[in-house]
Amino acid sequence: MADQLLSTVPHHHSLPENYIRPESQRPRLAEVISDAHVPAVDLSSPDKSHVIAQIADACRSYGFFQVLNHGVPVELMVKMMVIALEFFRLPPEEKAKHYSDDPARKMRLSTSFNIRKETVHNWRDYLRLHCYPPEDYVPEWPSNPSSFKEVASAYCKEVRQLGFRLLGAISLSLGLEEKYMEEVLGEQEQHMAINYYPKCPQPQLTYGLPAHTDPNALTILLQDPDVSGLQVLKHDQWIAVHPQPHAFVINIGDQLQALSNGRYKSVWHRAVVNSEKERMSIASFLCPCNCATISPPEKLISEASPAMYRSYTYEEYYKKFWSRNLDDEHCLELFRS
Ligand SMILES: O=C(O)CCC(=O)C(=O)O
Repeated sequence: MADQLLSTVPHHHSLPENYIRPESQRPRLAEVISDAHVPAVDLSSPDKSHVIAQIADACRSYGFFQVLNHGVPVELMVKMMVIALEFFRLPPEEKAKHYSDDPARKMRLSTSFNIRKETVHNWRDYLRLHCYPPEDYVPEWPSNPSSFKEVASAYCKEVRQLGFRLLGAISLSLGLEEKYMEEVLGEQEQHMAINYYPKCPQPQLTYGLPAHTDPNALTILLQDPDVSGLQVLKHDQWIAVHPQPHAFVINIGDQLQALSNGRYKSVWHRAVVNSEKERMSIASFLCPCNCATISPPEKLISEASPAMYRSYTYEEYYKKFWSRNLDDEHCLELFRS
């Protein structure tokens, strides 16, 4: 029910019981590394081979990197954040029109992660949209704020182009043809999650989103420029990925880990909340076509490096992913050859 949305309540004075994680699952915020150097790649650099080498290095060691001078107009990024926040500030009755807790819906405003299934909730509301092809989905998107459809569809188009450019760079960085990933992944779907994390009275007891990997191919995340919250796991330690002005955070999804035969990592990441400021993030997911067959490229298989995963379709993977809990073991483990 729409009254479960956190964003309809102006101030939360205490954390409800059903958001409190058991002691052993809490975020232990004091142990997070706050000053690590998360790789940042300037895509406008004229030294293309250096850019490819930086991407290779980041995908191998972190599975995450930030991109700067990426070609998506800064003004559009700002507008997207503004309309996203305006959406969450709409009156409850307006938001209730879009509310659903059915994960199969192609456009829905919801809360936590999967409210029907989970026992402990997460301190997040989100608007989830299917975005491609736009003519199939944009007509159903919210028309309040009035510029929502126009801004969000322009944003999705630019982000998609950036995604394809990165898939090209990632293919080259693995020694494959530039179009390799794009061709294997087929006519890709594109989904967007607009995440709203309100101020939380007891952030040490809960999550915005608990640790998970992304089941898709590539994720392009626009972070709130003023508030940190994203953390990635490296060598068993959580590292804060602080927002950098005008940057996107890129992360390798499970399918690129499989298609790189395990050379690149789809790493665990999570969003934590805080008591001082609300936070927004906008995740764009490039998702393989359901019929795409995912199997490691011949070129990346050798005696020393045999195929790590069996061949499967994305449809099979996606079903498996959603039949489990978000923070279960890495779903790719179930597809080992
Ligand atoms: O809010 C964030 O920084 C992370 C969001 C995320 O991981 C997701 O939407 O899957």
